[in-house]
Amino acid sequence: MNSKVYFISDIHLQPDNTEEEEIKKRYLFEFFEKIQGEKCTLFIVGDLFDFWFEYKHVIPRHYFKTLRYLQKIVEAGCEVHIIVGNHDYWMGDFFPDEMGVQIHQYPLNIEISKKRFFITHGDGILKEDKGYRIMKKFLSSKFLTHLFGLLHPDLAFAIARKISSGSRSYTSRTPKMEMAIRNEIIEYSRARFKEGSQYIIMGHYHMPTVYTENGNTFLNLGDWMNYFTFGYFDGKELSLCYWKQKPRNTLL
Ligand SMILES: [Mn+2]
Repeated sequence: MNSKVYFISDIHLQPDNTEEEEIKKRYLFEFFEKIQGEKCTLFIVGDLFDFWFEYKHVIPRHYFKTLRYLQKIVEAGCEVHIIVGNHDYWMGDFFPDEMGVQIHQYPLNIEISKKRFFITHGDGILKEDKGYRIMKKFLSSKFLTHLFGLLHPDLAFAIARKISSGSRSYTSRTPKMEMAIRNEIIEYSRARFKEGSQYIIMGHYHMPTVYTENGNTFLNLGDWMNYFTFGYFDGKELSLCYWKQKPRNTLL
């Protein structure tokens, strides 16, 4: 493992060319260009794509540039890991076989520079996620995945787009709800600290957060939709960084 380690999550790349999407991609590709010269390790902690499906013969064209950047990073000598998110958990052997990117379907317990990291996308951990946990089991069944794979990709992506835009619950959260969620994910992290993890890295909640307790740190990575945030570990310290200036209207 390289000593410089970067973490990003929740980029939610979409298959269109809106101004918002163009800005997001510009920032993301600038970030990729910067890190590829650093012989680093990059962890993508879920939801790089707003939807990903792996076909036997087809690669979704609108993700081509992003895939090319990832491949360039790998070719430059960096290690790239993807922990799947709830929007892109249908990732398979395309990534390791064709791109040299390692895929993790489950949270990762890993040692980096003698520190114990727990890295998870973070979906399904809230008390209110009970129904979601059942649905996830159903959606990830082999049978359903196989059926979905038989749809024409244009149709499959159109369906996924509809479902995904309907499930964007974090855009309608009140400050009170945000506070409750933040408290719950911090509680979750404290339980992981008790198990011996020193650093917890999580995405999914789109809430840039740093919480430290007895020298252990929990990071929520924020996102690349509003915050353009990333985690950075230099071998000694873990920090939450903003690729662009911190937005003025944020209290976080
Ligand atoms: Mn997510």
